[in-house]
Amino acid sequence: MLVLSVGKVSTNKYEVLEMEFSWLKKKFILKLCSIALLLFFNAISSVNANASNPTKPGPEITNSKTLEKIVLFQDPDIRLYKNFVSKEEAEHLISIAKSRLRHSTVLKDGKSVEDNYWRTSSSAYIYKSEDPIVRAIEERACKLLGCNVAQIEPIQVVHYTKSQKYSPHYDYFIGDEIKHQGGQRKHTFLVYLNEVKEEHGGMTSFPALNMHVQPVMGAALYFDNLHKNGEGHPKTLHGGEPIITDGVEKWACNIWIREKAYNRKVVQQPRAQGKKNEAKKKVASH
Ligand SMILES: O=C(O)CCC(=O)C(=O)O
Repeated sequence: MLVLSVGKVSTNKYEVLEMEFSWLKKKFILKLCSIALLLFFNAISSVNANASNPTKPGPEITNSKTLEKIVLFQDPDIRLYKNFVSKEEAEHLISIAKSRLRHSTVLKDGKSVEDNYWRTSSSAYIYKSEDPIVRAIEERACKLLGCNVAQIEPIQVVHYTKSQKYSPHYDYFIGDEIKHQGGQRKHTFLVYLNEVKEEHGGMTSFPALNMHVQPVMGAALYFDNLHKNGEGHPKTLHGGEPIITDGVEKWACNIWIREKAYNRKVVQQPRAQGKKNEAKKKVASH
């Protein structure tokens, strides 16, 4: 039985029912008002929260994986960027390169020549901005390194099988021969297109720094080839160690960045005739 505290006791049954009904009505209206107020204040506070905490930009994402920078050496500046390209992009570059592979060359007296002492791998060129995937990779490298796509040489894919290697060399030019085409090679960006496990060899070695980098798919090894005064940095001496296991391959690609715009077009060389060059004692770039 509902007990009404209205200060009067009613003896009439209908009066009591009417009072009970009007009390329930009031209670219902009060409840509705309090729900409406609650909703109103909730809405206001969520608007305020969004205004004082706008969406912050997250870390840079390349193809769904987060780019991770690891500083390997200060002088020369050497860094490793993990997840620079995705597996699909790496496979795309490999598939373009496969039909274009030729014996790799080194640069001697201004000419590209085969040399089975220094460099026994194969290479292939990708045309500048050849397709949207290539363009995206070029642009990504430039965004990261603060250069212009015009400064990039056509990407060079390199391929090693068992016992193939590239002996320690410099990427910057020692003579004056090539400098007029875009100036010196300022930066090297070597992108690993597959993984090579330690027990199979294939590391990039820096003998002057006693440092080795094991290829990890999608990672890019960056180094600054020049001192601040524009002179070549001799501690950037580096090479590709031989693969030591049958059936194991190494795929990578060089993105070289010049001081100025580089416009020279790639000319795909005909396949080599198998003539072996003699060992030479000069450290070469290519
Ligand atoms: O294969 C490597 O790890 C190094 C390649 C290299 O030095 C080059 O192609 O200039």
